[in-house]
Amino acid sequence: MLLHPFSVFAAVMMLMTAFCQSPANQPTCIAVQGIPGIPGLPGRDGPKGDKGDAGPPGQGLKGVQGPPGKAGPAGQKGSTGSPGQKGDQGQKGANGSPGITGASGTPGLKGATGFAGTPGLAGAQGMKGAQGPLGNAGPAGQKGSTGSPGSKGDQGLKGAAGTPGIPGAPCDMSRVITLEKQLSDLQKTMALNQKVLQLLSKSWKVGAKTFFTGGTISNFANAKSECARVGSRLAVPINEAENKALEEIVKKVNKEAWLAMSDEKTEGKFVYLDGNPIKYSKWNPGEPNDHKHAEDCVEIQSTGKWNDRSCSDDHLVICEL
Ligand code: MAN
Ligand code: CA
Ligand code: CA
Repeated sequence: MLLHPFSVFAAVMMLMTAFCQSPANQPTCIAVQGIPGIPGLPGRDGPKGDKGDAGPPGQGLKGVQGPPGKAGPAGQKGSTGSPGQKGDQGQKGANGSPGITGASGTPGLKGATGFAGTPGLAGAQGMKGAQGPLGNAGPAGQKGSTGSPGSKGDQGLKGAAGTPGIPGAPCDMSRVITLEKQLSDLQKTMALNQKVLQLLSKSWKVGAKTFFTGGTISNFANAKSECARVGSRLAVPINEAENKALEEIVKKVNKEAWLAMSDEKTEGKFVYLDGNPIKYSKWNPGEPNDHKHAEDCVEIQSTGKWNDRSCSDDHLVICEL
């Protein structure tokens, strides 16, 4: 059984107190042979008491030494020691591997030109060669400049006298008036011809077709023969582009033009001049109406739209080739 060191200490103190007390409570200590102490256990850290007075030197037996206390906390790290002495020199290392070959250097400067050699000896003259073939004829020369004009010829002989003229008619006022009228008509015709000439100088090309007009105004029958007379035929549009070209001419001349078609043969059935039914049309709304049952021919107006008209009416003649 283990005894607590404090209880052992208390037992010793009690024994000592028992032997050292006197009736007058004066400490009269008698030396008593103490009993040997029981080996103490390692004590716990108690609170630190006040420092007691120094007791008299004890005479008890020295107790058995307790077990060593726990190791205290590690002390602070000591300061760095002074450097040691320099070691001996190591052995010589092995040779290193050879370095990489360097890039080639720039070529050297060109050497100076050598001295000219001494000229060789002249050879002997060769024999004359045979004559070559005849060369080609050269290009023709330029035309010479025009010669100066010849000298003027001699004057011709005087001609014979002419036959006498017819005696003039006596002045007639009514004839003067007639001539004036003829002159005025002639001027009008010339002005019209001028216009026609301008129109003739222009033709309208649409695809493979060419439209043209001489400015003639006539009925349908004459219109057809007018075109035939100049080796062409009366115009007729078979598509929008052609119709547009004819519309342009009508606008320019400001006169509706005939188209090469009619329903003369069968009322209401419009056919081309060769008798085939028409394939393209651009009628005005409400047309053809065969107005007064007398409209079998067709006109194109300045709007480009069509209307059936009496074939005896007069319209612009436009031909096509
Ligand atoms: C009106 C319409 C046409 C007709 C002409 C004839 O404009 O009735 O259809 O062709 O008159 O002058
Ligand atoms: Ca008709
Ligand atoms: Ca009509």
